[in-house]
Amino acid sequence: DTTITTAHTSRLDAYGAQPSYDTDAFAELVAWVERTAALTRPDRIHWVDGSDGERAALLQDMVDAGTLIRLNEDKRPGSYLARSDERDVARLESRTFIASERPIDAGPTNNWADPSEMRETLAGLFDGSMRGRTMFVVPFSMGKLGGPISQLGVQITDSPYAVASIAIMTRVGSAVTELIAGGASWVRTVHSVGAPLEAGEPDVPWPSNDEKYIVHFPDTLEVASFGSGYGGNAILAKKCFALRIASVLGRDEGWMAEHMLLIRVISPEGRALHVAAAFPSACGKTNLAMLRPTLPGWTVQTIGDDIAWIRPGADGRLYAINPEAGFFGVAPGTGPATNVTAVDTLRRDVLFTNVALTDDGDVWWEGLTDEAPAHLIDWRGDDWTPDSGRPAAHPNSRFTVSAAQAPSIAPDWEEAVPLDAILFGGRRASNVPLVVEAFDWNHGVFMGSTISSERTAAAEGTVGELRRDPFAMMPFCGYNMADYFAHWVSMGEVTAPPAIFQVNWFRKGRDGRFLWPGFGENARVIEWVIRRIEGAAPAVDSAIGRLPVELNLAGLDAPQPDLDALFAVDGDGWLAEAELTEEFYDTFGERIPEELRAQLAALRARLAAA
Ligand code: GTP
Ligand code: SPV
Ligand code: MN
Repeated sequence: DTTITTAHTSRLDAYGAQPSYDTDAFAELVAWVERTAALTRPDRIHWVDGSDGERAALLQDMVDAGTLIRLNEDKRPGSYLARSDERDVARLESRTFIASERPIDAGPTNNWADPSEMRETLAGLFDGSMRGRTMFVVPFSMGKLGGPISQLGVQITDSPYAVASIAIMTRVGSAVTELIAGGASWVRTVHSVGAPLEAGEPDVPWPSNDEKYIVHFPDTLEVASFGSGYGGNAILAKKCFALRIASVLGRDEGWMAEHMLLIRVISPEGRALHVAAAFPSACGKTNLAMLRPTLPGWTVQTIGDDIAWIRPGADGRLYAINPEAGFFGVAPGTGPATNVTAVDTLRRDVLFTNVALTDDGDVWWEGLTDEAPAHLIDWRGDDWTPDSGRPAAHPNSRFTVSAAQAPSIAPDWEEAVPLDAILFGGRRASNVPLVVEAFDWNHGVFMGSTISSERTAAAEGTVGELRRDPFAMMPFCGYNMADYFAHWVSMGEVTAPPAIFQVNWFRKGRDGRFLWPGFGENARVIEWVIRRIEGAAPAVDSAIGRLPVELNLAGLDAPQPDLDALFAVDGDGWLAEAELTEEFYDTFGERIPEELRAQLAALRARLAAA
């Protein structure tokens, strides 16, 4: 029996009636919702229709519940601040599982779980987990509604914060339900914060559970997430669906789901080229996606900042879309000098999480202004002054905002674009030059497979520690990464694959400072990339790839960057890297594609000859 009792009233009550369609496909959706409700036992069910009135009611309910603080309407109209539980501030890779039938399909880089055992564990956790709460049914589309590359899903969740976030990050509501009722395929995702309320028990602003699970069932295209309300753990359309599940769909159907930003670069001659770039979490995707070039005549338009879905087109090129509809961006470090486009994007209608609150009801984070305000309420809700000796905003504090709001957004950002270049990058204090071009596709795939990067605050772990993050997909590949490398090799069989480059904005000098000014000045690297594709810039072959003969530094403020240090190729350092790459490949055994073993051997031979 799935009768729902309405325990309390909310402003949402005027919305969210169950839609009705007379199709088997819709009956299947309703049956799944009812089964989930029978297990989790919410007080009420709300079907998200995506209307403005619904959104306003949802936000007001969260303000009443203490989950959101409404910001000063004159300074930051339509904007809110959420403070999470301090144990729930980032993705949890150690609690993320791939429950494939066979362990080998998860591979050595994922936590594998036996699907039937995991289903039993989850059934225990979800049993009654939504008691006292509202269960939301959120139909969403990744990619524009009905688009040729788009995919549909439904997230069931008991977190109104997740609902508000999904409504910004994807396209939600009745139009999606209608497509599902019409027979379109969709992915099932279930999320609970795992904090049932007994009758009369007061709620907390950020309910969560110490026990956390983020589980993917690639064989049945399902996701279940328990215990966390934060980011990639709770907005299941994002990392769980659009990367982990979608990467499996891509493997099976001949396309790719990648952790990449997507931009259009327009040269002074008015030519438009498209560049995708894979950098690990908190390594500069949003910043490059919103690049405001310091070079006169160049323009960058934003298409996406975190995820790209890529498919071969009939003309033998690779075409990409941004499947998302919003940005879930890192706040710290975002300021007028680094990313003025983001600052302009955030003027209104933003959901902030774990940033600091100013005395006049606005937000602040490290890097927003050079000088911190004299007094703030920090991300934990405590008084803060500049001499407090701790950050006011959490290092992984974030903004959630609609993509359409970015002044740099491409007018046709929801359409697929042909890729001219792919960049791979990471945070590397040493060894990796500012930019290096791959000799060909397979050499580029080899580069992608060898990416290491220093850990950031975007997930749990020690910040700064170097770790492998091939293709920036280590935490997001839903299957065996050796098979994923092979899939990349095979995608290069199109007639006109994009050129591949490795970049590194984060190389440091002996004094421990970044050698490259970064941000808007990265346009100088982009210029070289574009000129290479046009055949207009010379390069010199090195053991690790093609290096610029010249980089345009015109108009760069003093001090001039040390180009020798930025482009130095240390043979011993690279031989040591090759050693570590072999060890890494060996963790996959025989599954590493022979093309990549051959690339490793060729790199060693070039290093020995240099
Ligand atoms: P996720 O949303 O976690 O996937 O992160 P992201 O890859 O989009 O990273 P983002 O652009 O938000 O940048 C993360 C941090 O790196 C911010 O603090 C930025 O200020 C900093 N950053 C970005 N680009 C550069 C750069 O060119 N140079 C330097 N030094 N720092 C940068
Ligand atoms: C990342 O960590 O790569 C993010 C943030 O983009 S989250 O959505 O939490 O994964
Ligand atoms: Mn990301």
